[in-house]
Amino acid sequence: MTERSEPLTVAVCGPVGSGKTALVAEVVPRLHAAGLTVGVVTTDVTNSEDATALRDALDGLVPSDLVVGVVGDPAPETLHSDHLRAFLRSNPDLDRVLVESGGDTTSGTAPDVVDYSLFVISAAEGDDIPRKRGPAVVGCDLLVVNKTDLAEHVGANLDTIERDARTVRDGPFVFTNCKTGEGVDAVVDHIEKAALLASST
Ligand SMILES: Nc1nc2c(ncn2[C@@H]2O[C@H](COP(=O)(O)OP(=O)(O)OP(=O)(O)O)[C@@H](O)[C@H]2O)c(=O)[nH]1
Ligand SMILES: [Mg+2]
Repeated sequence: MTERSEPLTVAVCGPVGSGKTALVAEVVPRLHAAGLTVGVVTTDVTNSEDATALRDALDGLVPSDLVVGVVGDPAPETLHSDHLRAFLRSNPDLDRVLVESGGDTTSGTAPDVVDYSLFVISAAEGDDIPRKRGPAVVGCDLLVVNKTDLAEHVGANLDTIERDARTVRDGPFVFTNCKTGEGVDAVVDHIEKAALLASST
């Protein structure tokens, strides 16, 4: 396969606490193990705590200067595009760049600078999120339903989530448990499929 010359950029969006940082911490080692170089950009209005946590989690896999926390820009829709563009300009040889950004189900979809968008929701927040047809739930490239281990504790039915996700989406969805890594390989497979597609166009 001919690898394309610029990094594939992957947005990791979703509501507060759904598990975006935990997912990035699980995905990056898998990409690294596949021989790919990875950068990470986290974005937050008030702090760069996620970048700090990811620098620790990815120590030895990703050089600390390739985990960047952008603070201060407002709307998740813009996904701090200027900062991301600058990061890409400075690191054009990376294979993948993951960009974590918050955003509720009405926003957080990928802007033009992002090639592939994940939207992470938590099964611990109930089983009616897909049914409500939030634009990002419907329109993201890959819906990630995380915290499957907690569903039973809040009375959330994973079959209901699966049925509704199938109904409201044309695209794929994956169930994950970022505490055990269950389902994360499937997320990586989808990212790599997108990379393959991007490299052939
Ligand atoms: N039980 C369980 N806990 C999880 C899972 N994924 C993440 N968590 C925990 O949920 C909490 C929030 O996870 P984060 O990854 O920080 O969530 P986030 O979406 O990045 O949160 P913000 O960046 O603040 O919006 C942390 O305590 C994680 O350890 C999971 O699959 N199962
Ligand atoms: Mg986070």
